[in-house]
Amino acid sequence: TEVKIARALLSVSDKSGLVTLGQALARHGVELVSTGGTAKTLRDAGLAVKDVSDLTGFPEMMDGRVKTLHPKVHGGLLAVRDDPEHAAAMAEHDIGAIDLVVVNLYPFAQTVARGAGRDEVIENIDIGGPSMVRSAAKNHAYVAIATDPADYPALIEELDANGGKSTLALRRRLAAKAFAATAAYDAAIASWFAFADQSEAFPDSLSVPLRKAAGLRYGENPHQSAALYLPTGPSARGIAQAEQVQGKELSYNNYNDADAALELVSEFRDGPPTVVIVKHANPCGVATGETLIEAYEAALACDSVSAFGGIIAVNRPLDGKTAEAISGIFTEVVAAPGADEEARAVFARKKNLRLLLTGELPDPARPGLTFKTIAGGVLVQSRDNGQVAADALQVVTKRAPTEQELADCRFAWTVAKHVKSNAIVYAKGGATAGIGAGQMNRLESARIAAWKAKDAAEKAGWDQPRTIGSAVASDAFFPFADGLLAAVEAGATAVIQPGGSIRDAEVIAAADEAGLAMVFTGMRHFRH
Ligand code: 93A
Repeated sequence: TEVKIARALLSVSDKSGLVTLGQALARHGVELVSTGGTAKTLRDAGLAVKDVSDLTGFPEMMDGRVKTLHPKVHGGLLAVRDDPEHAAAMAEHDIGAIDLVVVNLYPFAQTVARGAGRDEVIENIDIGGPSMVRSAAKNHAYVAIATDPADYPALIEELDANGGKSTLALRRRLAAKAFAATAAYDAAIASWFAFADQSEAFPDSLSVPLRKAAGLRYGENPHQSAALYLPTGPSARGIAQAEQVQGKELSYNNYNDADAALELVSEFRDGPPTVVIVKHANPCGVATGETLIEAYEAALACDSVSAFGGIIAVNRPLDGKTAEAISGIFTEVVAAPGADEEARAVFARKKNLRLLLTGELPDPARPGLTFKTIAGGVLVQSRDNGQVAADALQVVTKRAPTEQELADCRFAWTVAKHVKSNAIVYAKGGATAGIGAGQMNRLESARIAAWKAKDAAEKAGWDQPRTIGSAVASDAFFPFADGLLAAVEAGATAVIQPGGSIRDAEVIAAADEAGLAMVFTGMRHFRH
């Protein structure tokens, strides 16, 4: 059960500890065979190394995609040494036994983590490495496999203590570790496809490895149990990765609402200071401003009643003044890219307030999948990362929107994307004026939004609601003119909507009649 190590194959991406190991092997008279970069590191340290291409008789090719995938390698790894037929095959094909494999893999997870593009991520899926690892691990009766530099010292120790031989006990332990490593490696790749890549291919079978990250006190309601699961492998950044720096444990509803808030504020990641206030997964106030506190006050003014117990997300590091303003009413959660000392000190006085720091906001245009369970199944779709470019907007009315109207249209449209359907959003001057969400018909959403704007004006003591002179966005087309007329009644002067109804002509005529400017996006943003 002890095997004298005569030949070792080394091929590592992480070169730490490599030279020390190489020297130890050389000391025991082991022949070293290696791939490009690994061979170079060993040679630079003065060690004699044979290139794997000399062993195989093939050059490393296709940008290194094919370097060790060869029978001279895998035959040498997989042969059952005391099986006469295997021995005959080795002799016939001039295959030499390999007694030790030292391999660690292309840094797939690290490549994803540093935000590399799709092609680079794919290139970092190691194929030859895991093949060698699995061949060696399968044949651990003869072959030792080291996949982790942390195991080199134990290996060296054993060779030193044992006259250059490996023991079955060590080979077994290392084989188990090797299969765990390749399993985790493949799980990370599968997870990337599921969570980080726009997997429009939708594979025939989908297994998404998840780990329980937190037990939650209860679900949407106290009689429901709940937990948070995260992908075991790399995933896109989002609310699930945020760092909680203070406050009570997040509840199921907190996660859901904070996700809605962060996803919406991320749309403004390159924009001016922006604040989003969410209640029950819908925004109840969104505004931009010169400063964060200005944006917060404008967002709050949209619906200060609903904002009570709200979830807030901002697109700038929090400052003390804004934190002070937010602390003025009961707030459940605040999510921000960062928070300065002052802001932290302000929140520290609100023991229950949950402060989440997200770092750089996620890219709203990133690909990905969303999952929704239905009884007995799961609906999977690519996430709604659709964005309408300014030059894709089509003016359909006699009057074109003014610059200000167009800016308000685009702002309202972005907010409407994050409001449950049917969504109607009035906006003026970079702030929502009224939001109608989740109604079963569009007319009602338009009326509710206008009514809420009136209510807000009364509460704030304004002489008129901010829907006067506003732009209105509708997440899907107006099927009839009535919804649009409700917006006219509320004082909107510009409309943004997908278009595409069989009654578009009727709706456009009603807009022209009222002197509105209307643009079509050609894209719908249902959200249910
Ligand atoms: O591109 S591969 O999938 N094809 C191969 O044939 C192959 N052989 C070894 N990747 C392959 N490797 C990997 O190269 C190893 O797993 C290791 O991570 C890396 C070492 O390359 P180098 O020695 O050139 O630095």
